[in-house]
Amino acid sequence: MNCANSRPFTVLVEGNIGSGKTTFLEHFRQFEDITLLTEPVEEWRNLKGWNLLDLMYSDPAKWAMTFQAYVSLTMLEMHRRPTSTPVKLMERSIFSAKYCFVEQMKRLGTLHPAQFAVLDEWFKFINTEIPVEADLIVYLKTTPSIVYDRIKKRARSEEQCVPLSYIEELHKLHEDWLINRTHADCPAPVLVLDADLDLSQITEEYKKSEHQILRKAV
Ligand code: TTP
Ligand code: MG
Repeated sequence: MNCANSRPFTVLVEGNIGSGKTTFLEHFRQFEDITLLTEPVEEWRNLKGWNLLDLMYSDPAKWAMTFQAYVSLTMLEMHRRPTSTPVKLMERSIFSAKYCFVEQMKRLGTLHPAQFAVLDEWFKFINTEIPVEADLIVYLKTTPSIVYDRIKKRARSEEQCVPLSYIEELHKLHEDWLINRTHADCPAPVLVLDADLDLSQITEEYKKSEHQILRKAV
């Protein structure tokens, strides 16, 4: 049961690959009474020893469906995970998995229309039958060429083959969802931050969101 009084103020942190979602969450580690749910990507890299992220990038036509099915499950688990703190910050959500990545894979033809239809039905079922609540979305807005350089620099081995065009299309899908609102469904108000700034300046930008995020914690 979800009791309105006990539900934490839930913040979804969104933005392109390499936009600094994990860094943003780490910024909030200094505060008490916040649950940080970071890096589902580590689960995707090791499911019973299998690296699903690597399989997906190595042979997308074969593995995209499996990968996105597992992403949806791990996201749902994070959305539903009970927390004892009044504030909960999550890296990504079931929504960006669907509106950005699954959409991208459908457009590229990596997901067969029949596979897309199955994921779509799962998403609709979850969205209507299972409470997935959010109070705020922090959108770490970036320029594709900047995050592309960051991805190259951080050198997560699975991502080395990702072309700039993939990042550009993902950027458009984030913009369509969070700024242009092309889907009827945006689960919470959106706070946009400039995430192009480099590490020396980004703390000041992150601080702009503290008031909105922490007000429920004090
Ligand atoms: P992100 O979820 O964007 O996480 P990140 O850690 O790269 O972001 P940040 O630097 O801002 O902290 O992506 C992780 C990897 O998973 C990336 O290679 C894209 C991939 N991915 C999918 O292919 N499908 C999905 O549905 C999601 C959510 C990610
Ligand atoms: Mg991350």
